[in-house]
Amino acid sequence: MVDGLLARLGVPASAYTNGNHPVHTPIDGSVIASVHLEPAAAVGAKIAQAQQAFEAWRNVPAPRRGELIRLFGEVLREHKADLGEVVSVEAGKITQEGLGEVQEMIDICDFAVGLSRQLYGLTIASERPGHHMRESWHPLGVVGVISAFNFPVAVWAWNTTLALVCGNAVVWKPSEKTPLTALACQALFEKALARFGDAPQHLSQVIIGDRDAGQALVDDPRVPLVSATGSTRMGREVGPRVAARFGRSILELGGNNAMILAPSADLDLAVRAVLFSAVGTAGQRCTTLRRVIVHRSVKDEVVARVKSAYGKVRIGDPREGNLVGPLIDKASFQAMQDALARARDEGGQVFGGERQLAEQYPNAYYVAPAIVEMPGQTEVVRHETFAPILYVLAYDDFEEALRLNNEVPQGLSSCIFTTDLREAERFQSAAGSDCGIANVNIGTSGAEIGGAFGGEKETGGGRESGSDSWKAYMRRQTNTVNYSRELPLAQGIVFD
Ligand code: UN1
Repeated sequence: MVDGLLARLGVPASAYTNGNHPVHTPIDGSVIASVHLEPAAAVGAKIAQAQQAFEAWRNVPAPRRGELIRLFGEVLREHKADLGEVVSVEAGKITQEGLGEVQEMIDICDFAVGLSRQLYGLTIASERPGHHMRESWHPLGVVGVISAFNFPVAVWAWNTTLALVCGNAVVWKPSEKTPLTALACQALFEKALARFGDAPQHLSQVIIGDRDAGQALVDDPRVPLVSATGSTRMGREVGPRVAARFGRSILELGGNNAMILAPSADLDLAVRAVLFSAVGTAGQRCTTLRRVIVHRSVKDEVVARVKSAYGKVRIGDPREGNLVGPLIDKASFQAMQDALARARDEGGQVFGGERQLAEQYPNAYYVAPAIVEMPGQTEVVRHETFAPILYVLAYDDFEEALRLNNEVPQGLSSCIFTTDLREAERFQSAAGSDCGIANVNIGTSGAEIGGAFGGEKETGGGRESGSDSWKAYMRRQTNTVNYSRELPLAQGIVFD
């Protein structure tokens, strides 16, 4: 299913045949390749190589480093269709979303190229005569990237393009569920390196390994920054381990994203936004819409319209023009069914959620997206289930809606549909949504790369991608220069 694609992308067949780790496609559950898992013991050697690469790369002027990323963006443009298809085959995304993910890589390349000429520091007024103060931004060293199956290529690119432009080297541990997309990215990056000519070897490497390999990366003191995307459970392990050795981390963990749907909302817009945000990627985005907090006066109409839209959604092979592809695996299907059972126990009324196409695909897990009307924000609603389940909660007054939005442990994305300016502004104010992303009249998912991406509370607090997220990949140095013939002390201290 992927051999021809991988060959065109430049991945040698030896990398995905005769290995010890089978790779399944969620499309029909079949084994499409087998990769070689590297032992945790191999990680140290890769980090040492990356360290050497960093020591050379940090001396290359940043705009020249940007040239490598410009070339990488060029290579990605040439291979967009093939890489997008590997994403579809390996992660089960529909064609449009597979391509969209590669587009996100291209966009962050463009962003990073511009950034390579804008790694600005401040000039600061010194309190001492004949003194000059400024801050410089320097690269950190080896950046470890741990990524999840659901954005198998874009999240790596967000991290790697910024890290490299900033002068770092990268070691990447992708999800065990999506090693082929990682091998493809590595091969494409190597094409860019060849065009660039004289970059140091081992500037960006991939580790195809299991949990132990990830842990070796997390624990290595030569890795000053670990950027990890995944579940809150994973973050609870990674965060403290990195902190224990005084490393830094960027954590992108679970979300439990809500839409407040106010009585003044444009319902056509809102229903379309619900559909894309809740059903897109089969509910497997960290920004997926998981809760609709809808005003009681429009609740029945909204639920009826969403149900009717859900009924028309085409489910099936993601490469064949359907809107919903498969869940990643059986465990994910089981977790969804468990959550629905729990929701029923907690008083929910479930619509949809059943397995689909089981006869045609006995080893793959397609589901009808589920809508669950809940009597309140019970335990199951507060928990992130990585599947297309949309909980519906009714509200009467706006303050209650805001409280419900914020009363979950996660804090990634949120939105409000309203035409009432006061509500919109209140939602985005300091006393409004407590999430890293708060949108008005746009769904919770599908964020652009230009903004900083990430969230609060159990989402981990990290920021990636746009705005000034690059600063997380650098160390700030404060520089004071005395160009006078005196030695005045700060704070007016006399020490003669
Ligand atoms: C993720 O699900 O890990 O906002 C990232 C979005 C995407 C990124 C999602 N741009 O849906």
